[in-house]
Amino acid sequence: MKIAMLALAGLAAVANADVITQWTFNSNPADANTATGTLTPATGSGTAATLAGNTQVFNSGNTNDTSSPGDNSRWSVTTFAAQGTGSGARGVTYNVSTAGYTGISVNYWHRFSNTSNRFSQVEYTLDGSTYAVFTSFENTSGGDAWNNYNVDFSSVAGANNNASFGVRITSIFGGAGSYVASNSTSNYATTGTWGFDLVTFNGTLVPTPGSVALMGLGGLLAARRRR
Ligand SMILES: [Ca+2]
Ligand SMILES: [Ca+2]
Repeated sequence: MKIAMLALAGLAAVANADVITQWTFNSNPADANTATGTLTPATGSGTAATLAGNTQVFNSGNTNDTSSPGDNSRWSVTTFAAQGTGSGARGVTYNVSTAGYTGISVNYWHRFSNTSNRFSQVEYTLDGSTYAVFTSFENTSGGDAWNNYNVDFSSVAGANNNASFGVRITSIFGGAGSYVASNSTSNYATTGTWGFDLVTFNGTLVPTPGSVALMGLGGLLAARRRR
């Protein structure tokens, strides 16, 4: 009985969500300049890129990123499509292998400048090239505002254990068939910026048969030591 409980405790510990990959966009090594940063993840591996036509810079980051005081950057993406054109064609992609993980979710901070489009769409890919729409958001926090979004892909079986998994965040028309500025008193502009920080892919590491056997053995040994 005791041994079984110890083994279960080991399994429960493994069932907690783990960070697969996280981007902080902060320079590595730190250089005390928030206008410089990196698209190389701070944790894990993956690729971040803009869609065709967008341009990018680095600016000061979200205050929830405390990993690099004095050098906290965000990734700022601009040069969006002209009003009335190209809905869904501009934005960013994040590709992360979920090999070995289930229960995939993506959490990120998204900053909207005054003139940036308030409507974003989250899409995913299971093969690295074709994308399916998953959800969309309207930023109602105004301009120069950060929103935290958590997108739970646990209902998408194909997102699990997939070396070709990826997410795309695109700028889409609102209900009236046009982009709408984040600040209600501003006009949409192609020079508006979307900023990103602490882009984090989470998942649950699937124990391999070998590690389960080892945990069982560990529980057994712990139980024996306590006798
Ligand atoms: Ca820097
Ligand atoms: Ca940062």
